[in-house]
Amino acid sequence: MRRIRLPGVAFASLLWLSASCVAAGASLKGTVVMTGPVPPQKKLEVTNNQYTCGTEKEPGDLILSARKEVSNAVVWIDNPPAGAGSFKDAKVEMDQKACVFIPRIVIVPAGETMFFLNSDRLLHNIHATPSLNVAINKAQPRNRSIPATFVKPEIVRIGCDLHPWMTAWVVVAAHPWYAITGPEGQFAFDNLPPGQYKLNAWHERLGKVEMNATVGEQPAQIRIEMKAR
Ligand SMILES: [Cu+2]
Repeated sequence: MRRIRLPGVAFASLLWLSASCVAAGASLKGTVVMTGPVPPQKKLEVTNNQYTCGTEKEPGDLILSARKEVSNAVVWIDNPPAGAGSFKDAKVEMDQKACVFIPRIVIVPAGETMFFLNSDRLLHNIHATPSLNVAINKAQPRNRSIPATFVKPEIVRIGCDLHPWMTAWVVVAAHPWYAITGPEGQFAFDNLPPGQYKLNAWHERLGKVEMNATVGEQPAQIRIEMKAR
């Protein structure tokens, strides 16, 4: 009989947890979805270093679920709540493995230092081409960690000049209210004070959209649509 009772106890404590979260501040959850026909996606040809890189690569610039939910979109609050939220105290790293940047997109607080890594047995380079920050163009031998600090908020493209199919993005965040969507297009801002918020969503292929969201005492759920193009 004990085995039957245990799930009940777990369920009750989950309910209690969610009730206390709402009291501390509501949440804004959402999904980014692409509308329109799925554009054709061509594999990228690998022209050199095939022993490490393989012969072709997934483009990686538009990753959709079966329901056209969009991975790797950035969602941020344009008018963040004053005094609320804090950055996660985690080291931000972007690796290069089998000639692909992993992860493809990272968030780093403006002014904080992040690190580029190279796990491959060959030379890569880090070529950051920002608009507002100082550009970076450095050779990167295997296992070397290259620190990088971007001071001004913007989304910076990263490439490798030796392997032109390699692309990644660094989101230099002005404040903690930035999120990258998961495999089902999902994002969440927890403990967000009630209010009217302006959301921005950006995706490397789909561009940028803006949307308003109202957060009350109860969790809010929104859907952000981005048109195929
Ligand atoms: Cu490379």
